[in-house]
This record gives sequence, structure tokens and C-alpha cells, in this order.
Amino acid sequence: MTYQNYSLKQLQQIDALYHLHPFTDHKELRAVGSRIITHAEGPYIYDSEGAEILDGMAGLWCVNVGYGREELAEAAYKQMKELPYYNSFFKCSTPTPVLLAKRLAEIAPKNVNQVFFGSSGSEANDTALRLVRYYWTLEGKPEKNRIISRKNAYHGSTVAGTSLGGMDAMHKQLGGAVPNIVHVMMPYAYELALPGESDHDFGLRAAKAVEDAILEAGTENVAAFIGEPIMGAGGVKIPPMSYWPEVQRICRKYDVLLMLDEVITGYGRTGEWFAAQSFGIEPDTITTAKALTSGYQPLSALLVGDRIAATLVEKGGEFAHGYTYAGHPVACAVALANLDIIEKEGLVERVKTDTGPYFAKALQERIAGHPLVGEVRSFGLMGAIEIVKNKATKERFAPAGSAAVVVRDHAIANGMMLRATGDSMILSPPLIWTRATIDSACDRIAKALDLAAKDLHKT
Ligand code: PXG
Repeated sequence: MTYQNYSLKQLQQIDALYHLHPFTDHKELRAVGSRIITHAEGPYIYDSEGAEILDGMAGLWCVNVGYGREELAEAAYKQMKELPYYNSFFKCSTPTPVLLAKRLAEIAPKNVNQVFFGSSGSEANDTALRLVRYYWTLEGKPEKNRIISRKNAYHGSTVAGTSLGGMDAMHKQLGGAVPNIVHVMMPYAYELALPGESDHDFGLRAAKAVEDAILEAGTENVAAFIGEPIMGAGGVKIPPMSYWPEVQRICRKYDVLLMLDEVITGYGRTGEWFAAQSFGIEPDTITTAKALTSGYQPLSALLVGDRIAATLVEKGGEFAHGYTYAGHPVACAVALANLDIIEKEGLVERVKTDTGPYFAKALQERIAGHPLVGEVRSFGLMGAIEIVKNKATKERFAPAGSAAVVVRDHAIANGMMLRATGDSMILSPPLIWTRATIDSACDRIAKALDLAAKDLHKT
């Protein structure tokens, strides 16, 4: 590897000179220098100073089978030698996307049987947006094109992704969103439930916000509702179990399509192949990416339900949309090998019956009682730790998000990679974590919380 001829300092200097990073304040980064991750194995990442860090984020919500999987490297190598690339346009196909599409149809909810490939979650959501609006045009209702989304949602960073998403900071920089997308409240009980309101009732009230938005726009104008089953980048916001079935009932009542963004929740994280199955719903589209290849290759798959697919096939003519790398043979080969690993090792079942419940219990017993922690929550192997100044009043430290960064920095220094989103500490580990890994993570997090408490009360 040629990078080994460079010192850490040199790599950081070159990084600062030439590399614009995503979601980054470049002046700030250049002042401190980037953390350079050089290799990884199993649940651990290693940086250029040799530190071993337990990766609580599975890369960026994606490395579900962990690092260092020979099978995936071999699948890519074999496919690259045989056929590194050919397109899926002009009535052509290659073997691996064909087989992957079938495999995805088999594990998806039963009403979902078609697949459109891309290279990223953002691209897949762009496809989804175009597809649902095209669907209603084909059905003779072109005015039915409004999309209802949620505040604080994350659906990617392209123009369509940002427009669908509900992140204020992103909208402010956009200079004009895709028209006719509105955002309603998110189902986050800890902050938004009324005093004395049960979780169940709060879930129904949050779903009612979707109904209100449909009625306000007029049902004849609403194409679809889009949501992450569990909001990820927005801070692992887990809805009450009453929410999704009620949203689905409302969508069906007003003939509004249901679009689920499972870029984070797909492929086992919630203890089912898809969170749609965890919440018992049958969406019209499911956006997936990330863990489809465990991040070893860039690949997304928009899973398309029978209702939309039937219209597209029967009446759609040429759908003038697609990407050069749609159905990339190497990425699809890696995805097939990745699904083999998940299946062979029973990782989805393990999250559901073993590590998921153990993770919830460990967070509750070992972390929730800490004076800095307002609440812990988890579903399968995704979780959050809410940082507060005052447990009883839920008062936060000022400025917003600053305390979580202090916790995160101590966590990383103590060998634990996790993410700070606002005042939430986020965990989304590889599905290979065992009970022992969860225990070790809790040790490191507890220590980081203690050190952060000292710092925060000093200031
Ligand atoms: N939808 C959801 C629900 C996502 O979480 C995307 C779409 C976009 O996927 P691509 O592959 O285009 O990035 C995502 C991506 C974070 C963070 O800070 C989260 C994502 C991406 C970058 C950062 O938690 N999620």
C-alpha cells in the first residue's frame, strides 16, 4: 500500500490541501487534522496511530457483517476478473443483479417484488420520488403529486434527498427545494408527548398529523407519505408501536402511497430483514442501500411494490430514468455474498432473539441511570443515549449538541466510536456483536460518561 510511505502528519496535510469532506466545517477540520482510519477487522477499526476502536456505528450504519470478510473480497475479485462492468440499459443484463433482484423479492414483504438498482440511498430516493409521481400521472391523476414527509427526517443529500428530508440546516443551504413536499411532526415521545400522554396515544396523535396534512392538501393532491421506520440520522427516534399501522391505515383510507426509507433499518438491523416486517406494514416502496453490501461496495436497491410495478410495466412505456452503475455487476456480486453471510450466520434472528434484547437490557441497566442520561432507547441493534443537564426536567446543556460532543470525544479516546447527533449519542453496531461485545461497549461508554460529567460540571 503506497500510503504507508507517508507519515500520519503528511496524510493529514495532504487531506487538508485537497480533500473536501462531506458534512464538514473545513476550516475547523483543517485546524485539527482528520482522524485517518487505516484498517479494520471484525468489530474493530484501527487508526494511523495504532489505536484500536470498537466501531459502534458499523462505519456509517452499514458494515453489518463486520470488517475483514474474505468472502466479500473474493466475490468482488472474481466478478471483476469475469466482468467488471456492463450496463443494464438497452435490453441488457448481467447475471448478478438478476439473481440479487430475485433474492431481494424473496426476503421483502410479500407485496414487494421488483427492484430498481442505484449506487446510493440518495439516488434510490430520487428514483422513488420520480416513480411515485410518474405512477399517479400514469393513473390519470397528475395533480396527485404532493409528498408528505417529517421534520428532522434524513433521506439523503442530493437535491431530491434534501427536499424529502426535514433537516432545517440542509434546507437553508439548498436555495430552493423540489416543490410540493411538506413536513409534519416526528413521532418522538421523549420530547413531544404531552404530560400524561401514553406512548400508544402519542403514536396515534403523531400519525394524525399525517392525516391532517393529507386533508389540508386535499386527498386528490397527495401522492405519498415517506418516512424512515426509525429515524436514523435524526437521532434514532423510535416511534411507538401504534404509529406505523395507523399511518398505513390513513394512507390506505385516502389512497396515498406509503414510501418507507429503510436505508439504515434494512437487512437485519431491527431483527427482521426489513423494519416493515418489525412494524407489520406493507409499503409501496422500500428504499435500501448501506447494509445491502455491508458497505463493501456502493449499492442501493429501491424495492417496488406490486401496485406501482404493475402500472409501470403495463402503462409506463419507457421510464426515462437510470444510472450508469444501476445493477453494477461487482456491487451485486458482493451483495449476494453479503446476504449469504447474514443468512449462514443467522444474524437477523440473532438480533431479534439474543443481541437485540440483551443490548436493550444492557443500556437500561448500565447506562440509563447515569446522571447525564435523560433516556436510553433501542430497537434491535440501533440505539440512542439522550444527554441532559437535568434528568427530571429534561433540561439540556447549552449550546444544543455541545455536551454530546464532549461525551463522544471521551468515548473515542477510550476506544469506542459512536456518533453525536444533537444531544443524542447514537449506536448502530455491526450485527456480529455478541453479548460480550455489548458488555465491553457499555464499559467504555460508562467511562466516557463519567469523564464527560466531570468536564461538564467544571464549566
Ligand atoms: N436515507 C436514509 C434514511 C439515510 O440514513 C440516505 C437515505 C442517503 O444514503 P446515501 O447512500 O446517499 O448517503 C441515508 C444516509 C449520519 C449520516 O450522519 C447518515 C446517512 C448518511 C450520512 C451521514 O448519521 N444516511
